[in-house]
Amino acid sequence: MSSLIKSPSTNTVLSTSTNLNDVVSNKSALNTDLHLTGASQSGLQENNVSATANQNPNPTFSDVSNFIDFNGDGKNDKFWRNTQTGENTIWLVDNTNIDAGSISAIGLEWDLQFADFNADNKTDILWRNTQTGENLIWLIDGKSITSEIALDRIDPTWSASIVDFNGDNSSDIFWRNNQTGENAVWIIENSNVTTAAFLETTDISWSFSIVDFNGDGKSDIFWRNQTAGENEIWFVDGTDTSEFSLSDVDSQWNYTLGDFNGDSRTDLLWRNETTGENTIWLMNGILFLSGSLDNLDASWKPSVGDFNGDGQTDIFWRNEVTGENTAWLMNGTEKTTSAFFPSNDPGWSPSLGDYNGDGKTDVFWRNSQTQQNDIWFVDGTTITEAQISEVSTEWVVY
Ligand SMILES: [Ca+2]
Ligand SMILES: [Ca+2]
Ligand SMILES: [Ca+2]
Ligand SMILES: [Ca+2]
Repeated sequence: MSSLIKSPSTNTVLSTSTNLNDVVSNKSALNTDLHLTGASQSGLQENNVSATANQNPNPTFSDVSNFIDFNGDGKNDKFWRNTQTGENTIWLVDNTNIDAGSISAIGLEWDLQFADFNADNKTDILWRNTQTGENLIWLIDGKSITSEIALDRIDPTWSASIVDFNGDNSSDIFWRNNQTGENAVWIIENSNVTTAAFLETTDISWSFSIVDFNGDGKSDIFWRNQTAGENEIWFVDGTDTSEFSLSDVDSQWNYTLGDFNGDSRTDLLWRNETTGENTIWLMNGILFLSGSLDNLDASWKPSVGDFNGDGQTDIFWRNEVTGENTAWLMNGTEKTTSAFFPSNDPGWSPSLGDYNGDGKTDVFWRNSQTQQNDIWFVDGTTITEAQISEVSTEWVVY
């Protein structure tokens, strides 16, 4: 039941440039000067890949651009940034043991995203200067920056998203111009931009998420026009896109991404922010199987993990008003179990990861008012709680 019918509207590509010194000029009216060229330096070291992949059977959870792992031991790590000074600290996490190390500071005008630019299964960082448009890669191994690589400057009207469009496990960058709606891609190999291309322009009323609806290991782009309720998917292969419309979903509904049946294809959890209704779309290309779940009122916010380690994404629900927590263990569109977790003060914010490497997602809690940190090690519906070091409130955690 393969579903990839070629769309008549398929097309792409302004130009691809494999010559690192080429500059492909944009034809747009604004002439945004998108220099699509390669890295200006590359001090890449030999890969010593001794990484132990995360035990979870689903590739989502071993994707180190999605779940931070600076030393590739299969245990998720934390990155701290001081919102006053621009200082940065890495925590290598192993159960309740924290191996902390500070790395270079970088000014507060720089935004960061996590990626893996050399396919060593260790998280790297893309820094983007929101004022100047400069771009910088930090290749990271453990608590060390092994290489700092300046990429070309791209006007700040463009935003960068981490993708893997050619499926080589090395991150690429999807560029979107927030004023013109133009889109472009940089294919990156070993921290060098090897190919650059413009994609079709999409009106700025459309927002997007990075997905993989057909499970080919190459990132796709799910587009949603929240106001109109329209949805579209671009299947991407390198710099080629195939574009399809999906069913409309009313503007009251927002979505969260997961893989609820564990087939390595991204699925959608739709949530009606007004009525509290929840519906899952299990995706298979452009086809989907839809199933409704119980209602939960609007004060509950979903996030995703895999609490029993079966490869099927589960839903972590936090009530941001009452501080109640629960998890739904999922099997496709069926909720198999509800876990009743303890409540905690609404001042605590969760971030999900696997901090002991057992393939089961845990919950890292940060209380930015009291500076406390806490980890819940989760095994299905059971929690073991551990307090860890406090960090003062001007630090934010990733
Ligand atoms: Ca780690
Ligand atoms: Ca799926
Ligand atoms: Ca699960
Ligand atoms: Ca775990």
